[in-house]
Amino acid sequence: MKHLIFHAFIAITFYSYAQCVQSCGKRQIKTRNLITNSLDAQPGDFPWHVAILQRVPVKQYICGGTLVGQSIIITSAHCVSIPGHRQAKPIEDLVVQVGKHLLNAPASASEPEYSLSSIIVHQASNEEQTDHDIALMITEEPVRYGKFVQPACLPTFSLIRDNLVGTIVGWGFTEHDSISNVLRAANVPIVTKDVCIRSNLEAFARSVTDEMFCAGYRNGTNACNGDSGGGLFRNVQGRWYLVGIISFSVTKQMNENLCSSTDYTALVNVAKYKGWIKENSDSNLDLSCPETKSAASTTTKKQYFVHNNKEVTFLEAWRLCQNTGHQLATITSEEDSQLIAHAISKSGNKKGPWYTAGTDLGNEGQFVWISTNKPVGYQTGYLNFRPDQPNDAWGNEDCLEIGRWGGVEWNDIPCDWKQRYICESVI
Ligand SMILES: [Ca+2]
Ligand SMILES: [Ca+2]
Repeated sequence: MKHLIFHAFIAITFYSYAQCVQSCGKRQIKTRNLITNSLDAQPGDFPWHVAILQRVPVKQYICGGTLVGQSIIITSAHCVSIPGHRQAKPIEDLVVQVGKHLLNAPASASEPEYSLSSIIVHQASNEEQTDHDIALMITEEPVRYGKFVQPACLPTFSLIRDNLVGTIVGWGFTEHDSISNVLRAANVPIVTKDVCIRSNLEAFARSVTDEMFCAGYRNGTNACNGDSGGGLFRNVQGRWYLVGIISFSVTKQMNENLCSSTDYTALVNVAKYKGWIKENSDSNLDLSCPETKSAASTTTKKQYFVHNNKEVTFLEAWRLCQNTGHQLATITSEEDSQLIAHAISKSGNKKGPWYTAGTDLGNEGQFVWISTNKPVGYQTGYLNFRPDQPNDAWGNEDCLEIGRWGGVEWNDIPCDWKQRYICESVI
């Protein structure tokens, strides 16, 4: 009996891994890039965005949400709990519509409606509901994927850096403080917690926690709070990741979607809740690409070798690793970062910098791992640049190192600098 159970487990892991590589965070319809600040989305641009509707007293749109697995939708706790309580609304009070582009269009075969089997509100979300403003909705039946219905990827690591641009999606950002019929998207800069708090101490000092960040503009143009519950997404190496959940803006008015032009919008940092999400959706298999992928990839074993005795150029490091039957180090997951940090801590020299295999030689800004000929972030989306890097200082920083300022964040430097290096073996 034990034997059987073991095999069943392997089969499930493999199955969800295979599903995931193909399915999360990918648009099925090729569309133009969104380049302006705010505009109507096209059908299929954000196939993971869902509409949450209340059934009583009248059927009405209340919030956005994001599909991250076949039965799993992530949204804000305040969207799906009884006002003033941390308790979920009764499941029969809410439905979700997926594949939706025009909000006022009734549910149809291509924009189906699903009932819920449960609503899980974060147990520590507080009464004002700005803390841990996250909830999961589990649909009664699995959602059918198609051109207009796809799950977004969940990040297993932080994709938040000041000044990086994310995309928020919703029906809530018209200039006229009303709900738009057409799904809209806006590109907004990400603002880390500290910058956000400094921007408005009174509003944010108490309410923006370590599990949150902000986004938006403060220049009076085009800054809207969007739909509560909807996501902020980043496209990393061709996959869209749910980075944040729109929580509140300074002019917090429930069930209204007022544009706030002088303050940032606060969002829940989804990466901080990966454990909670996993714990609470365990029975729903194909949850998250990176999660399942890293679980599956633990079957291949990576080992790092820190070389401190010789200082060499990038290309010399590349050849020296090969000479020992290894390859210059690649870093493709949070687990890798932890592993390499461990290898460094056990090596004779705890201070870097060391070369890794990343380079954008010949194709500025497009980093690949020279050892595997894969783009950095390939499949997993994992990037670990220092916030202000890569900066291609003086126009010739084309090779990646780690450890210059301690830690294992990445930085680009000229490839002819002589320094230590780290090799890896992959079994
Ligand atoms: Ca460069
Ligand atoms: Ca640099």
